[in-house]
Amino acid sequence: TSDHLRHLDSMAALPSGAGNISHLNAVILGEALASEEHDLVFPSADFSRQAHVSSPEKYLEMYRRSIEDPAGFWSDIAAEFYWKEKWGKQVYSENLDVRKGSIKIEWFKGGTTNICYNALDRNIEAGNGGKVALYWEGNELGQDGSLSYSELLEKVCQLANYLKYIGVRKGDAIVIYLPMLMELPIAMLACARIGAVHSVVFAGFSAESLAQRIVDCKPKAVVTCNAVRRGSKVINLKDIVDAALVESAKNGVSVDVCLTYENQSAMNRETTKWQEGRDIWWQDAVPKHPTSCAVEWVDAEDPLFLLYTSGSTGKPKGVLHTTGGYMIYTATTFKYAFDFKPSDIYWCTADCGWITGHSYVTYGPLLNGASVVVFEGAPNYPDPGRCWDIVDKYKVTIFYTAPTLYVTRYSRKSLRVLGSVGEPINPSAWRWFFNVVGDSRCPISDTWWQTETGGFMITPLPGGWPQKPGSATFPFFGVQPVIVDEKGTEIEGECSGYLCVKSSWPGAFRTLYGDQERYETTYFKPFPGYYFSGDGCSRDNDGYHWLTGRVDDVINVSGHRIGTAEVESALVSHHQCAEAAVVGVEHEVKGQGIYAFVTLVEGVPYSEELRKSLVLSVRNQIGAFAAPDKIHWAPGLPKTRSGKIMRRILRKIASRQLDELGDTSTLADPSVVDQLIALSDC
Ligand code: 6R9
Repeated sequence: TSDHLRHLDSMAALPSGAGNISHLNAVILGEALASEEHDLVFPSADFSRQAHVSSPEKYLEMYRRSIEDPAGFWSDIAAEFYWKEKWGKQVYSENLDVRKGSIKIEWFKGGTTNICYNALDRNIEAGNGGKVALYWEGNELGQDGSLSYSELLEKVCQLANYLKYIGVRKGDAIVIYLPMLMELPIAMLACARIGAVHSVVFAGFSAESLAQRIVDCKPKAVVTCNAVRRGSKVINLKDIVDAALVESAKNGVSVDVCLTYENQSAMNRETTKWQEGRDIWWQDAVPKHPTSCAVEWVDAEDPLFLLYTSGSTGKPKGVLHTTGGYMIYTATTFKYAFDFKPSDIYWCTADCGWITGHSYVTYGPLLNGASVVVFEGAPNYPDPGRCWDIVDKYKVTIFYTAPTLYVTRYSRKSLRVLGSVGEPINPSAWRWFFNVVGDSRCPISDTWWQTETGGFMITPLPGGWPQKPGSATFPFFGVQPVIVDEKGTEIEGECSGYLCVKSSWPGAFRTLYGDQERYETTYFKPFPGYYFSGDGCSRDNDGYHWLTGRVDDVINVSGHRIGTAEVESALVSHHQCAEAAVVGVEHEVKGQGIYAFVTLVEGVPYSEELRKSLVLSVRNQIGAFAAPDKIHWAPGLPKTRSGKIMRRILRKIASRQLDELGDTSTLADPSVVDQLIALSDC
């Protein structure tokens, strides 16, 4: 605690005057100022004046309380939500130290609540039933819709009743494989209402990947749609689900119900392949059910959802989040990091298939009673100006996106706050986002967090601190980030190392589904006493945090998290591929690109045709978003004498940093390096 607070205290005494709001205002004279010199970007006085957190002092005061008295801090916030029964005497209990036994995190245990009730009924009871909850913008221009809070609740209840009717009970899993239709958040909320555990699978995943997830969580039903238009393409999702269900059945998991939404703008029911008995049209079945549905009150620690994410081994991890802590955490982070006000129109470009869509399309915003734009299409269809058309059309005030999203040209008048997520944003991209998109007027919340953390961990609070382009700044309330060296020793002051977190926060994941051991091994054993994020981070003299990217074998392509091991196993499943090693390389558009070295089965010649079929193999096994950008034919791979592939060398070859190859003498066969370099342009 104290180290971190010391940092912040010294920060409050910054020479720039950041610690003194009147001084700060005097410095900036009400103007936002991007100063190249000290690299500090101050919020405008107008912005700060109206912000929830209006000064560094205010942040410090709240932050200090959140660390010194987490129970008091979080229970005061939790009390603003509806609880059927209040939590027990202990607000939270935790063990993050593997040396002291099993890892355990609990918040608000004994309290009973329902996140769907808090997101919908609670807002309606407060008089906001007529307010728009969801604006929906389709793939095609002019295709749109909206639902008020009351209308959304009715839709959610009908589906919840249908799910109960087919026998879904509290604790049962439901797999949702839908594109960004309003039916996606509807399905999530319907599960939450009846205590079922949703597992949304991003609709860009292949049949294989979907099957793997179905086999792991054994759902009572799969919810999907027949097809979707994305850009100029039509994707037949139902075919993918059919194939996945065949595959899961082979692995002993059969699913009785496949509820299918007829997405008429993409495909009619007449042309959709159908399995009588198992497949049910949403439009035929769901609207018959009542528009109100009693809430299933669940314990704060009952599971809310599973979301599979990539790690450094081939098998995806089922990240499990529970109800109460996640609810309080997503709502609070949303409110403060975006300085949310009821008059805001909020758009997050993430898909609900990823954590950003869970926490900041569905739960966080709706818990705050926000009006949320849900966009089905692609950001560059029909042209690269689409995002700005949407911002103008809905008068979006808070725009949250990934740095690699294709954004062009204009600033937009309605915008007030910008958000960035998914990968480090470099200072020049930051300035561009700030100056061009935000017209030098909108603070940027560069939010660092992960599927595992449930919500924002390190993020600016707009209006609070001055920003530094490219820095995620300071921890959110209740979060104690620490930077450790290889030995797991905390390092202080200006430093760089592995980013860990000391002590729990309400939104933390509670386990990996069915694999507590992997949970502990991956996240808590590397640096005993801490949660290890897998990211590298440095901290500057002023205490600002700078994320430097993954330090494990996970790569980040356009904000999509992909394990190199998953891509490798997809490649070697190709009958002509003997071995594969995948690394991330810098990519102008996607942030990171996927670069694959492949060794072929003896006697097989490398050809363009083979390259294509290797790429196809990854598309089929994982999904199009994981397709390698480059296949590099490798007759041999650089290995140590004990047979370990030296990825460090492969990374250098992939990024053409040939003068930085380092020591290759420990390789079993150093000549493979020259051979690989010679084959670079094949
Ligand atoms: C929310 C999300 C998590 C990984 C994380 C890190 C990277 C996310 C970032 C960022 C730098 C940011 N990441 N936000 N890196 N600055 N603002 O993306 O979750 O898909 O689990 O990915 O993304 O490497 O470890 P997830």
